[in-house]
Amino acid sequence: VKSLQLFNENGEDVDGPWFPKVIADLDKCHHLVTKFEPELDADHPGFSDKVYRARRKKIADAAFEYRHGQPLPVIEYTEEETETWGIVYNSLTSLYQTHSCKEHIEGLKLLEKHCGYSADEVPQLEAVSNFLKERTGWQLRPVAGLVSARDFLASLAFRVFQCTQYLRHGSKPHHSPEPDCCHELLGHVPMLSDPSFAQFSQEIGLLSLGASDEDIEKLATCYWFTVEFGLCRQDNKLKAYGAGLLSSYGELEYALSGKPEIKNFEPEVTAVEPYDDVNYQDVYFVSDTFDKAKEQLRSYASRIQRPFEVTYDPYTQSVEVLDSR
Ligand code: NLE
Ligand code: FE2
Repeated sequence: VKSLQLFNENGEDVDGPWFPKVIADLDKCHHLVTKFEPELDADHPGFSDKVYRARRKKIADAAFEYRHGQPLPVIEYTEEETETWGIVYNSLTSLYQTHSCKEHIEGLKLLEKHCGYSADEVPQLEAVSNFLKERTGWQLRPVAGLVSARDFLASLAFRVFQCTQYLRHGSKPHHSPEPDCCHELLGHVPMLSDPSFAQFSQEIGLLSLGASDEDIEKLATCYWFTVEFGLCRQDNKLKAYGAGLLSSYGELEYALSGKPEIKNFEPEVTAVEPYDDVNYQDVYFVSDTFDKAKEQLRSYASRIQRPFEVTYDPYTQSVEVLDSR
């Protein structure tokens, strides 16, 4: 195995898609998918709300200007935003005991204890990021909206989670088609404070680096039906571990109501299942246990073909690329 020069000095790909090599390269990994923006989508609840749109733009600009190593932007949330957060927080926490997996419940408990999570205040990313760093070595960086699958997955390789900082529109607290800070802070962050899930998430990121567009699409679909909308069994009951469910009161309740179709998670099949990114899902995938879901996705991702191997060096926060041809 020898070191491989995949890119020229300007970082241009000479042999397959570019990917970040050092953590600061994530400054180039924030391409957005502008699907549900209040500016563009007439169905967005903030479409005709000028104040909301201006607020979103301000928070988005801070994220665009952010560079690796800077302190995370501090957002002074308005009274209205704090109220929306409180509604989301209280409604969701009333469901978690019966609806969410143990790892999530445990993570949220830690965040309430060590990070000041409560219904009264939107947590600041900086404090949450510092908590995660100590707990599992993860850190957060701000992002302006929904990131492309390739960029999002790539950041996971460095134990970096790209987080939005704006709030969903107050008129629709119980479901949002796009990520917002309720989704990140209540759905993803508690899971990332679980050491085993933290490890697993980074592995998926590493396996995505330099993959073909087609493989990224399949991996992102599997990610969607597991990390975002996955169900598992614990103590013989169906529980949610997907962050998209754990941040939506409406969909969390719906997913476990017995109404939607539930299929066994089989990565090959799930990878090509069409999904709904606007409304509730038509189908959810369940694994026998949470550990099994991780194992299935991990082994699926490891079958992605690449002419090289990637290892992560935590001391330099960089990846080493080795030719395996
Ligand atoms: N539907 C989720 C929520 O309401 O929080 C967001 C999903 C983002 C992929
Ligand atoms: Fe998400």
